[in-house]
Amino acid sequence: MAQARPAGASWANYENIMKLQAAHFIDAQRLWERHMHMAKYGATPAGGVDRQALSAEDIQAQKVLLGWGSELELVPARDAAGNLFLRLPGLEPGAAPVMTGSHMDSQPTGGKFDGIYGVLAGLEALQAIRAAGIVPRRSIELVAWMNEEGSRFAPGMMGSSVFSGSSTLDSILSIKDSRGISVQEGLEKVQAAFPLVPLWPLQRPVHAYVEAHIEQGPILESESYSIGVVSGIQGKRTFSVSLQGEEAHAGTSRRCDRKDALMAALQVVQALSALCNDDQDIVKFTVGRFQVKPNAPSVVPSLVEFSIDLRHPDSSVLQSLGDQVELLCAQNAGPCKATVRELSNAISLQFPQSMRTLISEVAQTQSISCMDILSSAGHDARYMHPICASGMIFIPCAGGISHNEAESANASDMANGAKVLVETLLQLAA
Ligand code: HGY
Ligand code: MN
Ligand code: MN
Repeated sequence: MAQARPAGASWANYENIMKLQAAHFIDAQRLWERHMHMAKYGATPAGGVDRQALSAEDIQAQKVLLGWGSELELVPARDAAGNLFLRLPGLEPGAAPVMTGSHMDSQPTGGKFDGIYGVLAGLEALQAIRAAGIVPRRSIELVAWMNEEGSRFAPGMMGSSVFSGSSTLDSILSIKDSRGISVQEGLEKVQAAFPLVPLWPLQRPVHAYVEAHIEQGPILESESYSIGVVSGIQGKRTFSVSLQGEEAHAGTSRRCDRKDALMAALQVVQALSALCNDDQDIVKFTVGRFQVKPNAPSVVPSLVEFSIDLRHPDSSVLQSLGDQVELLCAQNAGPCKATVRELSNAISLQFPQSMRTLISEVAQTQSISCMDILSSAGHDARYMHPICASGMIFIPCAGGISHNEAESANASDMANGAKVLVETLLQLAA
């Protein structure tokens, strides 16, 4: 509904005032309360969240999101990869939409804000657009990506990589969790939960994508900035390593005869850690999962399987370190057999300057302080970057703590992030 321009206001100034209308409808209390409500699904006794991809808790969270979306008359949809969409229709339904969102799945000892903040800030933005009575030219879609974390099904970012065509649907369906349940079986549970939500095709055209997320690091808080304009995402390679030995009696088998998979794994991890040890602490090398079989006190382990998460902002360093993993495993496996599988290999990326400039200008127009920042954490925006203009908006989190039940953020930072998000989306959808 167009309003007459007040006498005296210059058109540009008036347009800016009009455009800022949506940000005025961002409600910090509502945004906070929605986070606390979502945190019930997978709540852990220590105050964190364990909401695994395609789990009952994940499905409950999707049900709640669909409910909030229907109150706003957003059009719901899903795709074959388990992603969930809520669309605010634009004036030109045929135009490629602008997308915003993140993930609702969490790590086993996750917090109340990783991922879900990007989904709920996106919902808050759509609600503010509705409240301001603005109908954008392009539709704006909120997305909740399936399995960003990769903790139940590895690798992570499955939903966004399949949506964008970086990986195929077939390549994920047979991947199993630790209980032998496949992604396909998990997706069938979601299909059964939402039989009336229509399926939209994968690899649909998208005009632009903006993801809001907590920083998961200490910089914004320590430098006292409200917003991080994300310049890019550091590269990441993940591997699964197995050491195959032989079970033997802990009391009778001689060390010289043993094929002890655990001792071999310790040698291998030590060698990899030495390879990745740099004085500047830039290389990030993590062995997060370490499974021993048969895991019995009086049996020499016959099999050890462990994960490698390797990251570095310089793609050439990441490639050279990652390319040495297989040889190092073989050289340090002793009498055991080492098998190395690379699960993902993503180089560092830079978001387009145009997107970064837009986000900065929107923040400055609202007198919200912002700084450029590289993302050391991975995000679904990685897979949107090759198919459309993409960017990210960070907000501070307390002490930079994340992937930890103590993760926390504050309502005013969360609202500031949503205010910058909503105006950025409207500029992109104009
Ligand atoms: O691991 C990551 O960087 C992301 O938080 N899943
Ligand atoms: Mn995340
Ligand atoms: Mn995470």
